[in-house]
Amino acid sequence: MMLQNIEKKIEDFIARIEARNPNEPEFLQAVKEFAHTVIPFIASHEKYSGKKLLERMTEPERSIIFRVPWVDDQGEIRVNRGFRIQMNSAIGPYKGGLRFHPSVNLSVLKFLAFEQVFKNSLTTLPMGGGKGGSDFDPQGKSDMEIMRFCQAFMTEMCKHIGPETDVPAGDIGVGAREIGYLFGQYKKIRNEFTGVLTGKGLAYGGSLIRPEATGYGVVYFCEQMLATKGEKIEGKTVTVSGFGNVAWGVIKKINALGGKVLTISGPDGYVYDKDGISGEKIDFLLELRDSGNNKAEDYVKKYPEAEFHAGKRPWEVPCDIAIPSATQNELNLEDAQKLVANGSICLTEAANMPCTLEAINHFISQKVLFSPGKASNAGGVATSGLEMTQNSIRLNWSSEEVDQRLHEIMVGIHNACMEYGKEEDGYINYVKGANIAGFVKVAEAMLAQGVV
Ligand code: 2IT
Repeated sequence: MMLQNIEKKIEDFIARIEARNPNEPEFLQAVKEFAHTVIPFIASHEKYSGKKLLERMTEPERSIIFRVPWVDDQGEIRVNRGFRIQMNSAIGPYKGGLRFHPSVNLSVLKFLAFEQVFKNSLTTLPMGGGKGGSDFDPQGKSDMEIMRFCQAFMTEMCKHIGPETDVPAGDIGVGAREIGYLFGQYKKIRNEFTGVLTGKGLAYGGSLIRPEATGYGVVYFCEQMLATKGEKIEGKTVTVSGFGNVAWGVIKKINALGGKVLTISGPDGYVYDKDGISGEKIDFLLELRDSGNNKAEDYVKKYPEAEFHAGKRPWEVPCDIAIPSATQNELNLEDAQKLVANGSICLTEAANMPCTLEAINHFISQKVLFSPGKASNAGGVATSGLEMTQNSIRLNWSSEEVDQRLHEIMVGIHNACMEYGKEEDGYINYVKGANIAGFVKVAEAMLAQGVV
């Protein structure tokens, strides 16, 4: 009876969200994953019941959509769409990255902003959640085109952000170069030098370890998960997807801890390197990323002993640990079934929502160690939070200091997941743990601040 009631509550809630946000499949997917674990928790905790907390959390505080006109190298006028979703500011200024990719739309950014709220809460740092970006495609653009686009984007966005209001950072398609151009334009228009963006260069307020932080944090989290089974990374085989900033950090740290990385991937297919992606091959990933070509196949041109599998994903390669590090919905049920059948013991999400709901449910039903991105990839935004702290106190910490704090934060997130996610048979449901732990802090702050 009780259980049926809860199922009905979840169904009704999802139906309302669906009706209210038509044509937003990614946003709906993120909300569904959250609702299934958090609604039962709310129902059994009176202080959170009847306050419309989930209804409030799924409605952005503000969605800003704007025209971004710019001129390309041929003198043609181009028009892109810019967005900033200010999702929740209950625990701090909006914080979250900017994504420049042709797939960017309202649904994608709302899913990312929603995830960001709870991810940021899990870090324990005072950051609300937001996300933004544009459908602009950086592929094949010249450096000057990138600069002009970033300037045009910031000309509008600077009216809506600020170090105490909303602090953007990078995401897919937005790295150190773009952050530099965005920062320059903000400074020029507002005539103030502040920590309004994170992921800045070291010469103008950036933090050491920020480039590595997402990947390092993922691997620190993975280590904690393995430790619950008496396992460690040393000697394990790992499949990774993507070859961007996150994959690079993951691969560096896996190597440092004695693991062997077998794959990377791009939109064109995946690379299998039986000798392991290590040493100078890791540095080559940076070149590959900066080439603007976006082809994983270029790795095989440089290292011909590796194999390239066109149009395929790396999840068919047997491995102990899989770390999807590319983008949303890059690992489906069939991939999950292959990984489990091949004996994988751990899936650590490094990208945002790389696994479909069906894939997640398969890992959990098979009692495989599974961590959702909002827990395991929180090291990136956590280190952004540390960059904000350093900007505020006008000091720069050493790599060791930042790395140590990052490590402590990841261990803290793992503990929070255990606290709320441990099931009766001892299995740790990290999805449940991360969602509830992330929810509690935001809910407390919202309840304290009244209906605003
Ligand atoms: O998904 C993410 O957490 C990010 N892209 C980083 C956000 C940030 O503000 O550093």
